[in-house]
Amino acid sequence: MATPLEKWVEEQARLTRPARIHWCDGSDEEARRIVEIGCREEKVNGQPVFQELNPDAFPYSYLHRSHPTDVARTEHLTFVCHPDREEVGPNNNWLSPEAARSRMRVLTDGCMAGRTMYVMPYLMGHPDSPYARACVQLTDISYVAVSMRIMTRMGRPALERIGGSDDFVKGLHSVGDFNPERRFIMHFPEEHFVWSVGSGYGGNALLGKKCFSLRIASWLARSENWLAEHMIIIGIEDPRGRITYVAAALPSACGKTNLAMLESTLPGYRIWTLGDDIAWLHVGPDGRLYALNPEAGFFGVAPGTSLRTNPNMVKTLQAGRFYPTLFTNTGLDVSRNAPWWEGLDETPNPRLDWQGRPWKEGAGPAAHPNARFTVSAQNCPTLSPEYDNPAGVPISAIILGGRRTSVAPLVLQSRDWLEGVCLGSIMGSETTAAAIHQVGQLRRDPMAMLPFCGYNLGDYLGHWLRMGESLKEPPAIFFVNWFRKDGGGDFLWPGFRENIRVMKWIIERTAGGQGNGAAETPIGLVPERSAVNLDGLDLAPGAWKELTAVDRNEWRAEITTGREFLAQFGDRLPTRVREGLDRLDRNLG
Ligand code: SAT
Ligand code: MN
Repeated sequence: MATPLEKWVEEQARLTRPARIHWCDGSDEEARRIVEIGCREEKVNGQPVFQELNPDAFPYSYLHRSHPTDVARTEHLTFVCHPDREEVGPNNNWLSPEAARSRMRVLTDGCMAGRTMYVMPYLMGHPDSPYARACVQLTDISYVAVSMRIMTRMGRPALERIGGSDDFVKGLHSVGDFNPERRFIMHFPEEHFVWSVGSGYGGNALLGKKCFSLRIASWLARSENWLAEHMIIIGIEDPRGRITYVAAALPSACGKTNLAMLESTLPGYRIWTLGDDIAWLHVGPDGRLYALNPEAGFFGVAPGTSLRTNPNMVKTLQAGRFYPTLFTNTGLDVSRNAPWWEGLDETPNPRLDWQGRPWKEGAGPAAHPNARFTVSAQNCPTLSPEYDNPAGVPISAIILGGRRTSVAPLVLQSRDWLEGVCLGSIMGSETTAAAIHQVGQLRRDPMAMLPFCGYNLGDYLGHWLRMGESLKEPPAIFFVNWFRKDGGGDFLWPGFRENIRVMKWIIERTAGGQGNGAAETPIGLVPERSAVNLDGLDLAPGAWKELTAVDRNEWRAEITTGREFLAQFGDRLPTRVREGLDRLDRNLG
């Protein structure tokens, strides 16, 4: 008797008609065989899927050049398909499940002809964790098959968890013909199913990542009383050896990976990495909030990564422990056969751009601004020993943030959970190259979840408020902004490794240091100068004042535009958020 899993795979194969079906075991050996196929047989846009890089510079590493139109998430082609449009909310593109199905059936009919269908059973979360979920993704390209091995726990434990049941998250993926006109990422939350065609790019194609662990998981989390968030998880060790765990949400390409692996410039402080993109947060038996990272690897932005900005990421990329590491759409330093990107801080050598064309000075960036690496967490020298803890780690602070050239202070602490949720609901960030849209536009991105919350964002804010009530003592909520600039357009704060100074203040605030070190503003607390260690920093005169300034007029305007953004959620916006914003507005005078 066929199991529900076998039946489902058969059904998908009848639709997509692959030449062969390969059931993945997630082994090292298998990954090597699939990479070999990507190097020798498969092509994207006329070029091999993988090209081996110099193992002396980057062991086990391969360069992948994507189809030129397939370089970032495509939010306008991403849909949530549910019978009730209101449930999905204006924050998502909507289609009825029937309409989506018929559109996708046409696009996937025979789409795997002549190709291999990879069947990938995987877990999001540790096999011993009660919070882990079993999933199966199908794909027809080596790049995605190998990426999923890096990013998830693939193989036997997932099959064991599924057994003869129908209880697994389903993902059908095909790169189709890479035509953006025939590219869609469809989510069916009621069926725990994601159907994606036409793109091989991370968030569009690695369906365990944003599609399941955020969009579908947010539906599960709402009904099961937990949170699926776009957050890093780190432990901050102080000189006494005490570790405080925090979770931080920042939009894509705003420095999450750098913060997750930060190498401290303050003696005695150290960061332990648990996750760089996604956190699942549950109420523990003691009433505290516990976080775990469902992923097994990092899919990070390459440009700007260097020994100066993120030495631990460079070490991770060069560790050569887990096979393989992938570089996507970086440039290539031909003389060393090594990946190259802007900000690598190495002398430019003759190189090719991200499409493999000769690159010339002044011809624009060699690496695509959203060039990425895909690397196992096992390679990370700062990986926390708690990373595999099936229960997760207790969270003392939640950090929310964005990329703001003005208005938002370096760091601000909300006075309570409600105020934090209210400010989080209108938080803004300037857009980046991580999604296809105009870069540098300010957009409201509540909790950095605008592109990832799978249901009505008004309801989502209500869920946050309920979560606060489920916790014995909700974590303190902070806001950070590393990107404020002065009148001349220069960054006021050095950022990167120096951000440890802000993190130190944050953990001191959570450890009973409530009485001192902070000054009241109408919207929350900012650090006093004396409370932050600025030794050895070369801040411009007046910079600290500007960094911590909360301008009443700017913030009144901020709340006004925030309210305008929230108006689209109508009655779904919790009254308490509406009233909380009114109160903040009144505080501003
Ligand atoms: O492409 S991903 O969604 O995985 C990365 C990101 O944009 O956060
Ligand atoms: Mn992300």
